Amino acid sequence: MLIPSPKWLRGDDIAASDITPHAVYLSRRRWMALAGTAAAGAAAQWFATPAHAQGASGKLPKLAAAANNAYVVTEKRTPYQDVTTYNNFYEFGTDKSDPAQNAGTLQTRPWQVAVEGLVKHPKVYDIDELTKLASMEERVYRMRCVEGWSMVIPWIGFPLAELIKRVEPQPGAKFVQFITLADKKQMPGISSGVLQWPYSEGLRLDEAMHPLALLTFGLYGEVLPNQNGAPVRIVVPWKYGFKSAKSIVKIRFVDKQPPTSWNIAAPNEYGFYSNVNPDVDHPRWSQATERRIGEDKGGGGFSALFAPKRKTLPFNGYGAQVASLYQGMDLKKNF
Ligand SMILES: Nc1nc2c(c(=O)[nH]1)N[C@H]1C(S)=C(S)[C@@H](COP(=O)(O)O)O[C@H]1N2
Ligand SMILES: [Mo]
Repeated sequence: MLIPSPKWLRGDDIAASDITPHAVYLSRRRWMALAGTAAAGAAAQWFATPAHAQGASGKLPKLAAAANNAYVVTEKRTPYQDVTTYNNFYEFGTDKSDPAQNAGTLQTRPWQVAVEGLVKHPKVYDIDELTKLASMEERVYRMRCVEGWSMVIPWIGFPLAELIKRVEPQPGAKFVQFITLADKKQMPGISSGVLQWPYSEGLRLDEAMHPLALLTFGLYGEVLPNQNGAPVRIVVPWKYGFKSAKSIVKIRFVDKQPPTSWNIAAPNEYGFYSNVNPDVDHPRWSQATERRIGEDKGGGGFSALFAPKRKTLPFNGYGAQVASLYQGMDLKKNF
């Protein structure tokens, strides 16, 4: 994100995202089901269907969720193939194709999330308990990366507010900090020092309580692929993607604005608020437009270069819901 890598600009990752064999996505169970029912015809049909049209991998556990139609963007969904092969997860490398290639080493069980700091009921949640805390919803959100590309993704999770209500913030709690896993043994990118680890992000308490802020466990009907932040991440759709911390291990309630990895790396480029704002340019590029990944015939890196530009919306299109959180604030100063 600091400097688009020359490789990314050349589009070298086209190969990586487009030639993944379809068979890799075919789970044994799915294969057996196909073989048992419509047999060879259906199986052949399935193989002939491009992976991005299949909607999900079929190889990850399913995650049941009821669609919450109040939070469904009707724009075309970004193909699963792009959502899961064009990623930013610097713990696994800085190229867009690195997380999909390297995140297989991430161990998502056992996994705990410590909820701590200024709360009445601090607690270390086991991931399987956390998953059952509230009912799962499917919500289709826009995701806008500060680099100038965007996606439309059907996430599965429940409002972060559900967790916050249960642990009861103390009156002094003003901010929530998200700290993610940093394990050299599982994450080859940690030794690079490109960011300060562990990855840290934060929200003001009222932002964290907003019904749009989603504690996220899955996408496209299945649990999160490792490269998308398994087993649990945050999704804050009105802010640039880097606010949506992946593979969270700590949620800490604090009285002061917490340090955030991108702000530490480049304070003049990445502020604490990071609301999607077409009127505030990044110091090195405009934020007025974006390219929607998957809107051309290619995948991943190819789309990023050749997808048509569309206008970026204030708050990523969620202004009606969230603008009131920032009343009276100068969003050019608080970028
Ligand atoms: N732990 C961690 N979380 C992270 C990042 C990261 O490098 N490490 N990258 C962020 C950025 S810049 C973006 S755009 C989104 C990308 O999420 P996606 O790959 O699921 O689309 O994850 C965010 N969360
Ligand atoms: Mo990003």
